[in-house]
Amino acid sequence: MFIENFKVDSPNVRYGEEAIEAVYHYETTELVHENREGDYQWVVKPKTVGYDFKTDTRVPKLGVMLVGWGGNNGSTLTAGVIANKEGISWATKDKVQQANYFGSLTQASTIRVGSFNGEEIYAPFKSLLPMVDPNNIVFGGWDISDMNLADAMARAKVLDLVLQKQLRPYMESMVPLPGIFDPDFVAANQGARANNVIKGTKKEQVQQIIKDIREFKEKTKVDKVVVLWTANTERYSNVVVGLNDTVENLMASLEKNDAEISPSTLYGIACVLENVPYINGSPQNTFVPGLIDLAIQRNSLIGGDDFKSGQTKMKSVLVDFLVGAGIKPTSIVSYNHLGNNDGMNLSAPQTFRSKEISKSNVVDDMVSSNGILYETGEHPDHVIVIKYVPYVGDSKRAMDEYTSEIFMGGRSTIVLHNTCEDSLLAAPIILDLVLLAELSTRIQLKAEGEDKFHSFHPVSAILSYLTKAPLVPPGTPVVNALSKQRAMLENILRACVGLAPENNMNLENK
Ligand code: NAI
Ligand code: DG6
Repeated sequence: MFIENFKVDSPNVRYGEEAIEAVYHYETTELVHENREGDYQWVVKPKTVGYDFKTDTRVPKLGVMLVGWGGNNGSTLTAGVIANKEGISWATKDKVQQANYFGSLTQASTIRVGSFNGEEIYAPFKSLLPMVDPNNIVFGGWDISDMNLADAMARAKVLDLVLQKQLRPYMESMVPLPGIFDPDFVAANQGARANNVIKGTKKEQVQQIIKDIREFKEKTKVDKVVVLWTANTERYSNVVVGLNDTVENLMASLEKNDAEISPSTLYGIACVLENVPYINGSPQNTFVPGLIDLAIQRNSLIGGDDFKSGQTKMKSVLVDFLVGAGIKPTSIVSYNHLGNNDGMNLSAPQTFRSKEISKSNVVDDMVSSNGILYETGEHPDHVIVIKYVPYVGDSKRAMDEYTSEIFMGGRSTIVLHNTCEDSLLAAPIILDLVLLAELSTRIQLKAEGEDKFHSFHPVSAILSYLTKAPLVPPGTPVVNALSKQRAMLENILRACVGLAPENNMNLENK
């Protein structure tokens, strides 16, 4: 059964005028390694840590500034939100289609809240805590192409023409601000669309981005802004001692106009200095150590990297299932071909390499979780191929072959083929990233022994579900398995309203 919303009734939870306060008992374990002879060297001690959570329930008017606003993802997301807000429907060859938010975890998925008369009861994910309604987001942003969003939507060739016609009046007046462009970081084939660029030194470019954010805030009267990079994939920038390894060195390199600071890092510096959350939806190493440290110093949220939309999402489910079932994946080969501008940009070796890295590392945690199947340091062969095929446009083809060793030396090969518009997968993920980033800035917590509430670590690991290469606080584990990432996010939000983690034990029925 489905219910729209619910309220928690517990002595541990208080719904106030401006905040929900919850007392929470975190059940965890402490491991002790004992250097002794005998059966066991490891001792596991269950422990409970008390936490207080405080969530500000005043939902702000949110502005979202996209870097790469006029791209396929940017224009598709903007169009989709307008279509939802305006309640637009359109005739397709199959039916009259209503605008929806399918593919968004926050808007279109549910959580189990309990059972009632023997029936499982589910509520919308978004009913866990007060979140921004996507229909109320004000969009803006930058693009190195000055095309207005209506024309950009047509250029993207993602949405049905009948729908585009209805959306055009809303989008014609939306024109991206000039962006920071550096041809050295993207494929040479991108130069042709760069007619809307910020001039000046890198420091002046950062200052311009800060000015843009302030002016956008002022003009739209939004309370908060989140900035998200959905621009071209860049090549990796070199991480070099003295260049970008510390805050001081990064800022000194900015003063010196050092060529190796990428545009995506420059937007990041501007956002962190302005204390505006900044999320990277592409695979490159935007978050060089100096920028991560700057974000930590200024307690400004950063998140990334690379939207986990289709093939990789499936991989982080399938490999988790195989390894979790005691089956040993030994070879994973992933082909894609696509024909949009992203595909064209990825046809250069340096930008492809960024994508190859983020697509390749996604099974590491699952492989290292099973020392029965894999020796230390052993990995499946894992190959990523991406080809640019203009004819298929945004409709990406993804083909995967998983070969595994099964019982008694047997082999099992699974082959998948997915055809899907890439931007229709990415747009709802962008939405979730900005909504959850905004929500997480309203949550404060305090562990027992701490005297003051504080926010989550500025390197936002709770966004992991949405990214291929989750950025996590230095020294903390990366989790790629999709079900674990979802459970982490859901259970943290449940904790904020004093609910126990979803443990699927269903003891009441046993
Ligand atoms: P796109 O090429 O259509 O859009 C990128 C936009 O960014 C273009 O309009 C371009 O003019 C603009 N741009 C490039 N450099 C810029 C800069 N420095 N400042 C401002 N604007 C700039 O690409 P699409 O399909 O929208 O994808 C965007 C990014 O998202 C790519 O890096 C892609 O790899 C990444 N991504 C996409 C996924 C998907 O499913 N669509 C999934 C994972 C990542
Ligand atoms: C081809 O790989 C283009 C890429 O931008 C991907 O479409 C994107 O990274 C999505 O990848 P995945 O593996 O999450 O479907």
